[in-house]
Amino acid sequence: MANDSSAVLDAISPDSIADPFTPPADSSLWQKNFLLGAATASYQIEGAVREDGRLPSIWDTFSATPGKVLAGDTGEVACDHYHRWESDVDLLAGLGLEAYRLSTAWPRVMDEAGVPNRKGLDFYKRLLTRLKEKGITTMVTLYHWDLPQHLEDRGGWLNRDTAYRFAEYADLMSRELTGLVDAWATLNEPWCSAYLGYGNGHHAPGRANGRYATQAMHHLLLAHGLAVPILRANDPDSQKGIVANVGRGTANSDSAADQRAAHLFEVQHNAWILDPLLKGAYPQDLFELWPHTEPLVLEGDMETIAAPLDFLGINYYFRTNVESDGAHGFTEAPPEGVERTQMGWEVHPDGLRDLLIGFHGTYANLPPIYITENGMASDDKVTDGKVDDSQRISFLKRHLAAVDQAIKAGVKIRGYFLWSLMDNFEWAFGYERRFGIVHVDYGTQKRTIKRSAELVTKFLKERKARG
Ligand code: IFM
Repeated sequence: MANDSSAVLDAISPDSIADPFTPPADSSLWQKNFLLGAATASYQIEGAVREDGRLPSIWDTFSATPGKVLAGDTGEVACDHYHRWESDVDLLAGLGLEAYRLSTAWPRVMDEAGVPNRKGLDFYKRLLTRLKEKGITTMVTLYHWDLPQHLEDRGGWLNRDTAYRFAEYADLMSRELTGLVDAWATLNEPWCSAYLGYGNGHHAPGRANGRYATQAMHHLLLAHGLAVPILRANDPDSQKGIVANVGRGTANSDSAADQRAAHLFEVQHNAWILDPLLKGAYPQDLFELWPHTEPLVLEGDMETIAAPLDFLGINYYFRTNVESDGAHGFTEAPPEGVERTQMGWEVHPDGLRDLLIGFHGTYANLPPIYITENGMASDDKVTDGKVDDSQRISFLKRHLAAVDQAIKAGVKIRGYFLWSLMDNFEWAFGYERRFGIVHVDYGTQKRTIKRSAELVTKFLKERKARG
């Protein structure tokens, strides 16, 4: 590696580098119980897709389909984390990160008949045991989009049975990994699984029908609700939650039509998931936006879905400015001259603050929040062994300031996970978009610590020194 990760903490002295990152003295981030960590996901980093009995996932199939992923990239090798996990854990620990959010790959740990795959389970046991030995708090997401292909062949998330198969998978994992996981997240971003996977087909499995999206969402949320009591019974000392990506929608004008458009945008992105989880009902406005798409809901489903949560994970990246489409919906009205990332996403930290404060006001039973993902992609290059990702440093500082503002406004926020620990397979955008605080050279698998990571490390070191 360009930097000796185990020596990173020692090598970065508080005075050695000019610091555009460290939060102001009155920031809540200085409180030691505010966790600062990084996140990844199985398909995006592991590779080894055919090793040790792993079965194909929908992302193997989708990425092997011409035209679905930029440059024809696949997760076949990714960051080769399946083989490099030990040095990757050293890297994480060397950076002084306090928490790590990872996901387990369902097709790695069970076969079609539900028989456990010992080799796959052992991989996660070794990984989580090492993380515990290093004193790192662990959050495990059970489903970060890599559905076993054999389940998709039976209808995937359109088939209610997939929710029951997920409950079996949650049962296996929480029996096998009990004591190694501090927090379980059932699903990552059901909005993406349902809408991008079944609504517009931009993600695996690539199906495109509005009615499919709402039914897939219902089965995803049902899977979550079925899993929560199982996780509680098998691993009582851990926290249980779910991770939602949320979107800030702002109105292009003060007109009632544009205000309504912004409201509908947030219904479609946020209330579609949060209302069933926290109010036990789908928002009726959703079906005004998408007429005739009500999912089939069986008696008792909504109570199952609304199982009490210990935490809610929030992933936030950008805001969307919208206006009325002249009918019942909204259309994007992208502002000119605003800062954007390599994804083209607008940098808008206030959106995160406003959403957090809004959820706090809307949901009386809002559980404590972790920001489970926040970060940005940039076209980072290694020059003389260094990566100067100055836009990311500024992005992180501003978003952490937004989190601090929300905390000061009364929102209970317990921690923040950077997306991502390292550059990785960015789904339909393949390897072109780099979200990591560690650079990955995909030709050599060399990891290079970016300047953003150095500054996060420096802050954590200072915070630790203050005691
Ligand atoms: O890379 C993804 C991640 O898998 C889920 N949340 C958004 C990230 C950036 O697009």
